[in-house]
Amino acid sequence: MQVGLGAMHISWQTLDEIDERLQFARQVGVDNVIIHTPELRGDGFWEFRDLLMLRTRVEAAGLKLYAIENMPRDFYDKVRHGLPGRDEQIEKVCMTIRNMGRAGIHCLGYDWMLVGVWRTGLTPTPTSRGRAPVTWYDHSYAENAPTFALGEYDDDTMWVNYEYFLKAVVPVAEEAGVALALHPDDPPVPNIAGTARIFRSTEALKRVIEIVPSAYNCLEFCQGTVAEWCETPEEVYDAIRYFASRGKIKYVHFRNVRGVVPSFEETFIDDGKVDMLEAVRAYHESGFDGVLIPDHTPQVIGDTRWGHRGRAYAVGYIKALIKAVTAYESKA
Ligand SMILES: [Mn+2]
Repeated sequence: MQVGLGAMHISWQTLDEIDERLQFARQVGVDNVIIHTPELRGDGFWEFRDLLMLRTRVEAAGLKLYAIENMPRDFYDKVRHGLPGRDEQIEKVCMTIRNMGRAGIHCLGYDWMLVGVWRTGLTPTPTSRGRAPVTWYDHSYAENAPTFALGEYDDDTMWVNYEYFLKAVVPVAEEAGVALALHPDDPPVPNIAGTARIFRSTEALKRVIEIVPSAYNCLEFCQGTVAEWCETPEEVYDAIRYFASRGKIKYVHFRNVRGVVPSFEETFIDDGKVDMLEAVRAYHESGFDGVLIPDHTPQVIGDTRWGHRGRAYAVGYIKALIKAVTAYESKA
C-alpha cells in the first residue's frame, strides 16, 4: 500500500505548473501520481509518444505514473449516450488503451456519469471544522435542475450502454495490460437532471465486476462516494473488504464525509464519519497493494487554489495511517 496524489489537471500548455506540483508531491512523501484528464494531442485518442512523454516527465520528478484518470468526455460521449458513431469511438478508446500499455501506464480510471460530479455548495457549513469551506450536496437543491441536453436516461438504458462498452473494451485492456477502473457515481443519488446514476450502491459495483470477470475490469474505489451511500461506517469497511480481497480495487479516493445521501458534506480526512484507521486496516488485511490518494480536500487558510496545504495535511495523515497499520501488523 502506497500513497499517491492526484487530480492534477494538466495540459501541454501548463507543464511548468505540473513540474512544480510533481516536485511538491515528492517533497511531502508521495510515491505515485494519478494524472487527471491530461489534455494531450490526438484526434479522439491519445498517441503513444505523448503518453510516454507524460510518464517520463513524472518519473523525472522521482515519482511513478500509477494511472491516468478520465479521458476527455468527447472521447466516449456517443458510447455513454448510446448514439450512432459509438463503435468508432470504442475503437479509438481501444487505441488509447493499447498506447497506454505500450507506454507503460497500466491503469485507466473512468466514470459513467452523464452530468459528472455534482455539488450544491462550496461554503463553510455549521459543522465544517474551523468553518472551512467544504463542498456539500443536498439533493433538494438539485431537484429543479433542467433536463440533460440529450434527454432523459433511465437505469436500464444506462446499464445497456455500459455493458456494451465494457464487453468491447475489457478484452483489449487484458491484451494491453491496462486495468480499467470505474469511479462510482458521485453523488450517488438515483437521478440528476433526468439522467440515471447507476453506480450508486455496493450492489451495483458487485454487478460491474460480474458483467465481465477479468483482472482488468476493476474499480477506482472512491471511498468518499461509497461513504456517501453507506448509513454506517461498518458498511464502508465491508465494501472495502469485499472488493479489495478480490483484487478489484486499483486505487482509492481516500477521503471522508459527514452525512448520507440525499445530503452530505465533505470533511477533513480525520473529521468524517469513517474511521480512516479502520479503513486502512481493512485494505491491508484484504491484501490491497494499490495506491491511496486524498482526492479533494477542504480549503484551509492561506492555501493555494489547487490546495497544497490541504493536500499536504491529507497525505501526511495517510502516510501515518499506513505506517501505523503495517507496524501494528508486524508486531502482532
Ligand atoms: Mn472520487
